[in-house]
Amino acid sequence: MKRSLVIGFVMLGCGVVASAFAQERYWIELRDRTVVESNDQPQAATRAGISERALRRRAKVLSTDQLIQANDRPISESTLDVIRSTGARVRSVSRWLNAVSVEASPAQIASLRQLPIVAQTIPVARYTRKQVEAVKPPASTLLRSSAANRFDYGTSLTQITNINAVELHNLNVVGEGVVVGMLDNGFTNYATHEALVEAEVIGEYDFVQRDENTSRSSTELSSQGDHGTGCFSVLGGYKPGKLIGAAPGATFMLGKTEIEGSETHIEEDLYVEGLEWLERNGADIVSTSLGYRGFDAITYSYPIDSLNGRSTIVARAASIAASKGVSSVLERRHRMVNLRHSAERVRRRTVVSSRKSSPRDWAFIGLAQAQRQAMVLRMELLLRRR
Ligand SMILES: [Ca+2]
Ligand SMILES: [Ca+2]
Repeated sequence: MKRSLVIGFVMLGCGVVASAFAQERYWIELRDRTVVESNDQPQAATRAGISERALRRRAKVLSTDQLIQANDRPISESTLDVIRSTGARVRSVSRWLNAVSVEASPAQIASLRQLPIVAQTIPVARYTRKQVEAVKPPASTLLRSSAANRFDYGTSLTQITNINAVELHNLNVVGEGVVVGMLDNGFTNYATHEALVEAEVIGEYDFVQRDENTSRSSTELSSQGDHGTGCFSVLGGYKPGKLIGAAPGATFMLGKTEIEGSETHIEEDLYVEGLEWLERNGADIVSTSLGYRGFDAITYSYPIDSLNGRSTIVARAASIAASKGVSSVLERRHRMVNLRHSAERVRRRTVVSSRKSSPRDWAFIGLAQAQRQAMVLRMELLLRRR
């Protein structure tokens, strides 16, 4: 699985080794777009597809004449056509970063650099990750449910107790009114799963296959969608006596951005696309159990100072999401941001990463990361109730 969605958009000077003739990956950064004037805000919102709910959330952090910004302007088809005319293959597009991810040959990149619309071309480094095995907790560590609580948690009582959410649930704080966006490797069969059939899902999109079904398809590995469904259950699960999630009353949006069986940079590109999609459709919180930090065979290793919350496209996108009022919740081990940056962001309630927990605390097989997210989600829910 993707315990490691790599944060890889490595900036210039990172020592990428490229074959002289192979198709290589680049981000094509475009020249600045014009600002959105205050009197053009409503029309610009419509053109950019920003939902009413997203506008209401943005209004919590932005002035009314700044709700739509230059980075909301979609990159036009005519711009993409110009890029394609060089022979480069467009892989994904980010309006926030004003950039297009392409596969291109050296000659095509040379042509792209000549285009007046292009500000710069940035090569992307490559590496693969190391598998991390899930650890099953000993049964003796699991707590037993009690009739004194609002919910009958079954064995999920341990994970909910660990994050101290039982008390919140007993106060009827269950995530109601909060839209939680999730980005993962898919959400196989969530609509019929006994623990998730009650969950309210208002949108799903498969950015890998470009369709609206985030379940595993017949062409994908058997594990595709497992991790996402598991994480979803930790947040939104509701099966009394078996599993109660941290936020069973929340509303969910599900994005599939992660590909099983390979760890390539297209996944972080898709992550950025997914984050933009969640934001403009009104998500309040985006929960992610993805990171890009482990490798099988290291062909490139990030210098620690590149994990500063500014250099990678995923971190940059999370910062833009924060500027629009979306809190990104992720597990710290994935190092989307480094610790110092995380601490700063926690204070600003923007990008939040969670504390480490011991494997013996795990109550749901292989879902420690999600458990930690749930802990932070609980904190977010508390803050939003104030
Ligand atoms: Ca699909
Ligand atoms: Ca992958």
